[in-house]
Amino acid sequence: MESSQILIAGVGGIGCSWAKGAWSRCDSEADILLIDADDESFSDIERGHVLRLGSVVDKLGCASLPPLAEQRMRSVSSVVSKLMEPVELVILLTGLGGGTGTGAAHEFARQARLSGAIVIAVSAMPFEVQSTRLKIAEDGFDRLDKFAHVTVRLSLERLARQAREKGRSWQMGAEWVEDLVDGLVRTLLRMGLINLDLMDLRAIVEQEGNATLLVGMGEPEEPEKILHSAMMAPLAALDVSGATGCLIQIEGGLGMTLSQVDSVARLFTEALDSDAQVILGARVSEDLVNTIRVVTLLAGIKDSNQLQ
Ligand SMILES: Nc1nc2c(ncn2[C@@H]2O[C@H](COP(=O)(O)OP(=O)(O)OP(=O)(O)O)[C@@H](O)[C@H]2O)c(=O)[nH]1
Ligand SMILES: [Mg+2]
Repeated sequence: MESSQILIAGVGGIGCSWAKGAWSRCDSEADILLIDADDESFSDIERGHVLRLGSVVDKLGCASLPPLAEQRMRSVSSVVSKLMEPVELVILLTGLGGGTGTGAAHEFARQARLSGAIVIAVSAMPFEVQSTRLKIAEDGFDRLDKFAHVTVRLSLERLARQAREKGRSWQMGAEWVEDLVDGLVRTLLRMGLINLDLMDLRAIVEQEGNATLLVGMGEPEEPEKILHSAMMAPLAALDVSGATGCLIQIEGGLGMTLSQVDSVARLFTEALDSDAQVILGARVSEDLVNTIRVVTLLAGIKDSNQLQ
């Protein structure tokens, strides 16, 4: 795959800020598109694509009005279809519950899919105390889920709790999103390198049922801890046992051995369906010292496995 074939797209305020963070880690491997009604989101970016959904009248976003954002997103569909020409995969990042992300993300996913791209969406759900926003977000999630091949549900609640435990502000959760996007981009580029067909990825994301992404890190000698850290992700809880498709990327430092790769892969795929389709990738990264990072995309998870 070439860099112009993978697009990291941020929709709305949080989505754009996460997209910029993630892209800064892999800007030669992917392209970026920022979509927002609020010009603030574009202030600190020098390259990349920008889609402005605002108007002169209301400079500040879509004021919690998803239908307005949706309508504006629809009006730029010809620009989107041009931009999508080289794109094979979209990694869409958004925060639901406000106006722009909730209204525009699913419409953008629809347009991207129409142009033939695979769409993997990561969407943050609002804090539970924000009940009105939560309701808006749930509707937005259902719509987004209809068009995206994979829709990962990220909980701001969990993100905030974990950040607090580390003594950081909740926005620091972006680091988790960055790891995830960076890992995914590298996995897919690698798929291109070893000439695995993109159809393999399609076969996995198009499996019936839910899908999710996990990212875990730890020392090579302790694969159980790596799995545990992946399971602690700020995702809405989902029981992944019985998943029927899995793409797993294992990245480690110069000293990583094949048997370490094997034991991590074995552990991560143990709970899957016995006939599950598994695509495994492994690579060495000089910046990882005595650390293994695992990024997993699991699909074909049954609906009844939603724990919350
Ligand atoms: N508590 C808290 N929640 C936030 C904050 N920023 C964003 N959120 C949550 O994230 C969701 C999406 O926020 P944004 O990405 O800023 O919204 P947007 O898509 O730009 O929507 P509009 O600005 O209304 O057009 C909101 O519903 C909030 O639940 C924040 O600073 N504090
Ligand atoms: Mg906004």
